[in-house]
Parts: sequence; structure tokens; C-alpha cells
Amino acid sequence: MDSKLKDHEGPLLASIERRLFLRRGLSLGALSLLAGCDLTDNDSVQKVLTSMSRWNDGAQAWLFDPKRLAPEFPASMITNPFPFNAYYSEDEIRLVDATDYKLEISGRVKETKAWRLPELYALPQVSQITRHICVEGWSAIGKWSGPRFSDFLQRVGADTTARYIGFKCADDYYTSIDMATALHPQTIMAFKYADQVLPPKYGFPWKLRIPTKLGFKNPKHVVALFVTNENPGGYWEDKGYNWFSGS
Ligand SMILES: Nc1nc2c(c(=O)[nH]1)N[C@H]1C(S)=C(S)[C@@H](COP(=O)(O)O)O[C@H]1N2
Ligand SMILES: [Mo]
Repeated sequence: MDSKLKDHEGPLLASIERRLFLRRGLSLGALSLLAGCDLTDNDSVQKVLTSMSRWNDGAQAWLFDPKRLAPEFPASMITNPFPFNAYYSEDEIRLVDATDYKLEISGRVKETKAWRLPELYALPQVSQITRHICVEGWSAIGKWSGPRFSDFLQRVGADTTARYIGFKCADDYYTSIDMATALHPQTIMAFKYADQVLPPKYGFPWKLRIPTKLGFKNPKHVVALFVTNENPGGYWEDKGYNWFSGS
């Protein structure tokens, strides 16, 4: 079955399988039997992958412990220089204008007023030194600072019983996360990298920093967010990357 997986799906599914097997005695092999499919052609492989990927989102959310913290590191372990990554190269980095910037809020929230940067900067901030892990096979440790996303959600009167938060970015990137991750204490609106205003390459004016999720679930240059019960998908998620992609 592995030989038919796309490059990026192999290791990810393998690690999910390992986790499910260790914790719940399940395996992808058992799942394909349950799905009643002999996986002899690409079409059926694709169908099972799609259904497993959906099943895994639910299973992973169920396994996710909202109180378990991602490891934090001493300043001496920070990766220098911290890598840049996006679906385009460094010479195409989006430049967001600070004075024009507005963060749009919509969906299941009481206050849909847009936020300007000075208002956002006035929120109480926390810092973290955590590891960013990219599915492309690299990881790096960095320091980010900004308000807890849960504080912000509370201020805008978000319906925290809703299932998802969707994000739209200045560069056409988009992604979405589950509510438990949105409310996790280490999920922050990062306005700073290494104690300086977040530079354009790392997502000015802010990125959602989520150390419990893979890099592609950490949207940079966020310009709009919405609270919803419909899964909004994402740029890589819609191309087949596992939606939950977290621990
Ligand atoms: N807006 C936007 N956010 C994005 C991306 C992107 O292309 N555009 N790429 C994602 C991926 S795959 C990674 S690994 C990280 C890279 O963040 P960095 O440049 O701070 O290392 O941003 C994520 N968020
Ligand atoms: Mo990534």
C-alpha cells in the first residue's frame, strides 16, 4: 500500500498509524479491512485514503489532550537563522502595509468589528521558545511573542462551542484549526519574532503560532478569521495533507 502513497502522505500516515496502534490497538491495515477494500487499483487506494484521512481527523481530535503542552526550550537552542518557508520563494514575500492593515472577524462571534494593529498590539502578550516542524522534513526552534489566541477569542465573543476557526492570509494561503487547538494556552497571535516586530518573511503583521501543530497549520499574514461549524479546509489540506496534523 505504501508504494502507492504520494510522497508527503507516507511518513505522515505511518506516524498516525503508529500512534493509533500504540494507543488504541488499531492499524491502517485493519482499517482497510473494515473498509472492505482490497486496494488493488489506485482509485480504491485513493478512496480509502480519503476516508481514512477524515476518520483520522476525528480520531486525532479525540486523542488530542487540550492541556498537554508542547516542549519549550532555552534561548541557547534557538535556530539561527530561522528558515523561511512558503508556497512561493523568498523574493515573492507579501508586504502588508501596517497603516492599512485590518483584521476581519466573522462567523459565530458577537463582535465583528475589524481590528487595527495598534489595538492588537495593546493586548497582553506572552512569549514562547518552541519547535516548528515542517512536513517537508525540517524543524527549527524560535521565539515568538503575542497574545494568547484564547484571550482574543474571548474578547470578540467567539462561540467556543463551534468546531473550527478558518484563516485567510494576504498571500492567498488559507488554513483552519479545531476549537480545542484554538483555545490551547500555547496557541498565540505572534506579533514578534526574537523580540522584534515580526518581519515580512515570517508573516507580518502576525502569524498564528501553534506549537502543537505542523508548520503548514500556522498561517502567516493573517487578514481574516471566522468561526464556523463547517470545516474550511486549507491550502495544503485540500491537496491531501492530513487536516489535523497535530499532537
Ligand atoms: N500565509 C502563509 N502562511 C504559511 C505558509 C504560506 O505559504 N503562506 N506556509 C506554511 C508552511 S508550509 C510553513 S513550514 C510555515 C513557515 O513559516 P516560517 O517562514 O516562519 O518558517 O508557514 C506556514 N504558513
Ligand atoms: Mo511547512
